[in-house]
Amino acid sequence: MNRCILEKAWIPALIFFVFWISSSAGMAAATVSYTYDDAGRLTAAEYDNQKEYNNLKKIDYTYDAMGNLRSRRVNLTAAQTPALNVNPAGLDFGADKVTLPLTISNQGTDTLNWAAASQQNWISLDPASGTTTTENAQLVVAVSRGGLAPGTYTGAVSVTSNGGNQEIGVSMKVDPLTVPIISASRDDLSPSSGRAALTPLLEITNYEDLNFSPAEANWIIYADTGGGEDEALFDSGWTQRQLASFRLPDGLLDPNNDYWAKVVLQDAFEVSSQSGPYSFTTILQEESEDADGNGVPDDQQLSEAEAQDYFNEHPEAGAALREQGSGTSETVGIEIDRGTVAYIASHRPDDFPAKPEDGDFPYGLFSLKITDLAPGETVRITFIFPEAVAGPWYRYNEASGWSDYSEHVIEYKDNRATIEIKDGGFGDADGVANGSILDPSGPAHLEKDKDDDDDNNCFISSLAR
Ligand SMILES: [Ca+2]
Ligand SMILES: [Ca+2]
Repeated sequence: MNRCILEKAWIPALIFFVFWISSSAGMAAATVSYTYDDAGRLTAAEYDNQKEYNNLKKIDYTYDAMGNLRSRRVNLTAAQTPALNVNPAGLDFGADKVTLPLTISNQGTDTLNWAAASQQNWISLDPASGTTTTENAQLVVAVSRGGLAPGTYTGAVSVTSNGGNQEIGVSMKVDPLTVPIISASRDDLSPSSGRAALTPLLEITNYEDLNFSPAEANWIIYADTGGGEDEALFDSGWTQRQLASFRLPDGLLDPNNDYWAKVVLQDAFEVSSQSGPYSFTTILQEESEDADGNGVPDDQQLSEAEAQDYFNEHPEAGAALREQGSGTSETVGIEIDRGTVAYIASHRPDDFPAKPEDGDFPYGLFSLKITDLAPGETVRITFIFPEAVAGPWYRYNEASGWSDYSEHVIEYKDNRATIEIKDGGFGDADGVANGSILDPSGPAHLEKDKDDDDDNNCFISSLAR
C-alpha cells in the first residue's frame, strides 16, 4: 500500500520534470536541488541558477491525507526582472573603523532602482539611493561614535528595490577612553643630564580611543615640594587645541626644580581615567637662557652701563630688555603698579603657530612673571616702547591660541601702552590664583603704520563714493 502511494506521487513529478527540461532546450543547464520528506516523497525542486532560468525558481509539491499528490506550485519570476544583491551580508566596524563599503549589484535584467535607509542615527549612508543595470553600485556606510556610551551597538541598513529587499546587519564597538601616559618630548630633554627644558613639550603616548568630537584635554602641573600636599602651579582648563601634547608657557617653571604633570581627557560622553604622574626635573640655571639668573634671558638683557642710563632716564620702570620683534633689538621698559617682575622675555611672533595675519608685531610678544601679588589680584602693566604703538593687542595662549586682548588695554598714550591682567583670570597663562601672572602678548602695530592704514582706507572709501 505504501509503495503504491509512493509511486503515485513520483510519477506525476517525473513527468513534469521531463516536460520542463525538454521545453527549456537551448538554455544553459541549471543545477536542480530536490527535497524529499521522511516518506521519501519529493516535496520541492529548486533551481540555483536563476539568471539563466529566470522564469523558474522552485516547484513545491504537496500531498493529501491519502498520500496522493495534491498540488504543484510553480514559482515563476516575470521575465525582464531586476534582482537585488547586496554584499557583504553584514558589516562589523569593530572599535576603530568609521566607514565600510556595500556593493549593490543587479542579478536580474532591466534597471534596478534601489534605496537604502537605517533606523539608527549613528549610521549614515552615501549615496542613499541609485540605479544599476549591469554595473555595480557602491554605497559607503559610515558610523559616528560621538556621544555614545562604551559598549557594543547593533543596527541595520535596509536596502529596498524593485528587485527585492535586503537587510544588512551592522555592528560597532565603542571603547572606553584609555588611560593617558605622559612623557616629555625627547628634544626638550637635556642630552647630558636628561633634565627637562624650562618650556617642555609634554606628550601623551596613548590616546587612540579619542576619536570623538569634541575631545578635550586638561593639563595640570604641580611643583614637587618633596612631601606634604603639592599645589597646582598650572591648570590649562579643558583645551581642544592641545590634545596630544602641551608646551608649558615661558616663565612658569624655575630651573633646577622638581615638577610633576598629570592629564585627563574627555570627549562628548565621558572623562578618562587620570594619567599617572609624570615627574621631571628642570635644567640647571646655568644651562638656561637666563644663565646669570637675573630674570631676563641673557641675550635680551641690557649691559650694566646701558641699564644704568635707562633707569636714570626712566625711574618708573621696574625692568627693561631688548625686544626681539623689530630686528634691531630696541629697549622696552616695563612698569607695574604692584608686585615684582620676576621674569620677562621677548619673543618673535613667528615662534608661535599661525600668527594673526593683520599683525606686524613691531616689538614682538612679551612674557612676564609677576610675583608678590595677593592671589587673584589684578595688576596694571605699562610697556614703554621706543615709539607709539597701536592695537589690536594680541595674546598667545597654549590652550586657546591667539586672541584679541584689546578689551584689557587701559590706554595707548604717547609711546606707552597699559594693559591689565588678573591672577588666575584674564591674561594669566597659568590659570591658577597663585600670585604669579604670565602670558606672551603684544601690540600688533606701530601707531604711525596704523595711521597710514587708516589714510589708505579713507582714500579707498572716498574713491568708492
Ligand atoms: Ca639673564
Ligand atoms: Ca596665576
